[in-house]
Amino acid sequence: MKLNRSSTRPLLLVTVLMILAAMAVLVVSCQDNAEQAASGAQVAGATEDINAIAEARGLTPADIAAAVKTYTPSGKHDEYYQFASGGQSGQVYVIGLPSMRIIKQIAVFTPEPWQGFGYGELGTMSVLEQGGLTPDGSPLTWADTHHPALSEMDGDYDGDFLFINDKANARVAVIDLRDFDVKQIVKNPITLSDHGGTFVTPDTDYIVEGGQYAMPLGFAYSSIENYEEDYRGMITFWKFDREKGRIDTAQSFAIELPPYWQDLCDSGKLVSEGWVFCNSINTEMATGGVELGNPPFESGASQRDMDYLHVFNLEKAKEVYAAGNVEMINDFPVITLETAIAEGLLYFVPEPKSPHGVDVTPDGEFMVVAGKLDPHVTIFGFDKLMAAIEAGTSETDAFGVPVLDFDAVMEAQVELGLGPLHTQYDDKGYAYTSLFLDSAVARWTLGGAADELTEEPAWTLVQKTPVQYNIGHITAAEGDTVSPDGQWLVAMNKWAVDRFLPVGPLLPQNFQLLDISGTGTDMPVVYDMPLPDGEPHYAQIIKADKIEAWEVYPEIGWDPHTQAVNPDAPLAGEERIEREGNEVHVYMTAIRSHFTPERVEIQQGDHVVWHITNIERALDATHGFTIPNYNIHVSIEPGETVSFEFDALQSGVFSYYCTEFCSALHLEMMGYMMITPSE
Ligand code: RUQ
Ligand code: CUA
Repeated sequence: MKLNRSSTRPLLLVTVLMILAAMAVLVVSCQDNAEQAASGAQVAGATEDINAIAEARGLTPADIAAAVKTYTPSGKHDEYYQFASGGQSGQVYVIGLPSMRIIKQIAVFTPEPWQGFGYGELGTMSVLEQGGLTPDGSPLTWADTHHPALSEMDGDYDGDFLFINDKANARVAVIDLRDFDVKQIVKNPITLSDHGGTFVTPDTDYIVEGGQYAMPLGFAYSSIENYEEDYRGMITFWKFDREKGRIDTAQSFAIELPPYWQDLCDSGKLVSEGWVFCNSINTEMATGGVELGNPPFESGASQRDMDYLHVFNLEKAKEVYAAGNVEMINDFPVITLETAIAEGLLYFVPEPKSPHGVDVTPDGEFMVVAGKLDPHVTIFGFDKLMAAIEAGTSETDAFGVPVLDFDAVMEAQVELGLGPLHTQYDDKGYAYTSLFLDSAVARWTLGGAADELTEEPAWTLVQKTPVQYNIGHITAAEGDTVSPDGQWLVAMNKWAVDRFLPVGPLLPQNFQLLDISGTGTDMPVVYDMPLPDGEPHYAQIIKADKIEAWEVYPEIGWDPHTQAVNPDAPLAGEERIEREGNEVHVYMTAIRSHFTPERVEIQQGDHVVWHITNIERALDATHGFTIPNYNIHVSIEPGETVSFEFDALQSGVFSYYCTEFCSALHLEMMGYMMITPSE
């Protein structure tokens, strides 16, 4: 069919003008409505009688108070950012507090279609590839994110970077909080499983990644019958280069550990700065094999009354590493267990019954360990620990690691309830511990210097607020810093059960916001938020004004993966298509509402490298770009240049188009790629 162009063009123009005119009318009438509302004009059906509304909806005075504390009117920003791990989604969620509105999902270890993360864009593909390959050579794209850690300066969150681990593949990712974009993934070179990460040292010199399930270090095979001889745990200290915003793998090292399952870790702060603490489970060294008549893992690994809190002298470990007193495993420096013992880098302290979290208090004086199978939290004193190390011990574990005397190091035990897991802190001298089996958050008082802040006696349970249900981690505003804020605490509940409309057998997680600004028993739940994605583990909450996010990329042609202008960025007026043999380079720009060029003609079999710059400077003027059938999608934010490449294997006519509804003529923001058949 042949179209008569000369006659259709004016018609098209008239249609476009009519649409634009209609839209202008719409905008004006919207404004009219807004003005009416603002001037207090009665809108049909609405009432301002709060009591009548509350009665109609069955709300109690406590419900109304909760609503008033959390409701954040349109246009008003939240006070805090919460960065939550995305669990099995491999990503990170950014949530505003107190409104509990999800603001963003950051693609970290997993392709994310909207942001075009892992859909051809070269920068994102290279981040995914850095993160390791499957046995068949494709990037790993599944991850189990557990514990995000904000970068710190002097023990306070500084708002510059966020780190997070992937428990499933022992990886650590670095996110830059200027553009909320992942920049780097490092894969642990000696083991496959981590859990004690990520935790930062008080100036973010190191990012701690503790292991979990023991295995032969370096990925060798050894029969499980040789568990005690050949299987090992580890802790890795990743050196962070703040200037470059990257982990410096060449300055990083690990320490070999006995084949216990190291669990969560925390860094010392203030008085305990320079030390790192990790708890452990399965000091029984159970190896499973229920099918052979062995005890199953969960009971085999729970026989002993005590496991071991691992105490690391990081300052000394750095010296040992710097002196080259290491063994290379897969080209990665590892301080052997023997050296760690000989140099006094590692001590054990008995800790009760399958412990979970270890959380250092804001003043750095105490380490709080929750025993999953013990109704207490056990508090160890740092000064007592130092004294015990000073005094020395003749006790060792089976591998020769010195074991300090429990009673000499223990400061207090507080009985809280069933299944204590994780502890957070506030500004009033309280600690908060999640109780998994009780489905509650316990508030209790700290001793030491923090004792003066509360009216209640030290080391005492004050309140237990029920949560729904089976709480894992809790996170409090600035709760891991040397100066927590108090105010808000989020219970990260694993089960939602009856809290939301039914959605089939797979239910969301339930984040519950608790107002902890009061004292004593005043600690109500004020909001329920379903999280309809992977099951988060930990989260951190930072004061919003500490984050200085860019509004648009600083300069046109910006490459987010180098955080600098890309010298090859296509600029306005320089758009072109260059061919060298069968390699074709497309230099394209995007601005409302067109791509330049609008036609790209190539030949089947060409290798195509395509660059697009979004030359906009307006806030939120993002364009997307996709080529059908080639599984390519990129998001091009204002100022950004993206690149992708592909082999033009399939001939035909391909309409590429903008995928963000960027303007009234967004649908017209398209072009044709014509691939002429090679035969
Ligand atoms: S651990 S709650 Cu990584 Cu407690 Cu999940
Ligand atoms: Cu650009 Cu739609």
